[in-house]
Amino acid sequence: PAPRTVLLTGAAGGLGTLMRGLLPAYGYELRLLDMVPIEGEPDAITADLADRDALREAVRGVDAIIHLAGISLESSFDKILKANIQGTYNLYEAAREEGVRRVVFASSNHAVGFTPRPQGDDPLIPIDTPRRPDTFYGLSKSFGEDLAQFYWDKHGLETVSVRIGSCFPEPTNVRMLSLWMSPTDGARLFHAALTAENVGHTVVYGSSANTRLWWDLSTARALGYDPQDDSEQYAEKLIAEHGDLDPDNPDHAHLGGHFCTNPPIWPH
Ligand code: NAI
Ligand code: 15L
Repeated sequence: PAPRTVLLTGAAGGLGTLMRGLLPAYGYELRLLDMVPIEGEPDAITADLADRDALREAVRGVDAIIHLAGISLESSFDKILKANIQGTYNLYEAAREEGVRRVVFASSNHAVGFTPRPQGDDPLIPIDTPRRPDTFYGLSKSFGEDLAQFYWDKHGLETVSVRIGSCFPEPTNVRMLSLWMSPTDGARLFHAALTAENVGHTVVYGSSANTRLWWDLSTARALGYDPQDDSEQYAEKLIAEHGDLDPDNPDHAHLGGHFCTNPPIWPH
């Protein structure tokens, strides 16, 4: 049966807020969790991923988990270790102990961020390209993918790891023309990841069907994902504002963009 009750971690964040708005239309009952309270959501669970007892209670009885909570940009190794590495482990342990069958893990393009971006006629980046994290942040996503594989092989807990490109209401720079995932396509992809059968541990790239795509969406499509959006409608305006990607600019050389050179730092 398709999962109905889904724990959404990181529900106060940007992507969590978008998904809180979009996923109920697919029939999900969402249980929300974040370390900060969520305005207008008195039933949301306020808990840190460090709190194992709270996680165990939060996952009890859910059919699946969408795991978005964590530090979403570069930070110190110690902070990343606590929130993203230890925190994701804590969540998987709680899921295993409570018999949750599936996790959808918000991985990131930054797990493979040092992969050169395709130029000209270069082929799309395949899903089995070697991981090349571009930050401690990307390294934590690489760990999360390995953790997911381990929990599948060892404990039969399924995961779809979604290497999200850039999921925001609109693309805001030229790199995002290649990586953008519209929020409505994001909801389509999470729905596919929750409902496809026998996923084991499946890794997919998460973006819309962009004209300037850099990566291969075939493993996402194999789950039933059928993206409907294309960033191309924003191309003229963004290129006029920022100029096109420059082959001589190191910020434009890799999939991870400026995370490879001068990463933005998480504020808290
Ligand atoms: P965000 O920073 O807006 O939201 C993350 C949420 O996690 C925040 O509400 C924060 O309070 C919560 N959080 C952080 N540490 C926590 C902890 N220890 N315990 C409980 N909650 C904690 O990030 P955004 O953009 O919403 O991203 C969500 C997830 O998707 C993140 O894991 C991020 O790495 C991943 N992702 C997002 C992309 C995007 O384009 N938005 C791209 C690639 C990956
Ligand atoms: C990410 O992994 C970040 O969480 C998000 O804030 C964006 O920076 C995105 O990657 C990106 O590469 O655009």
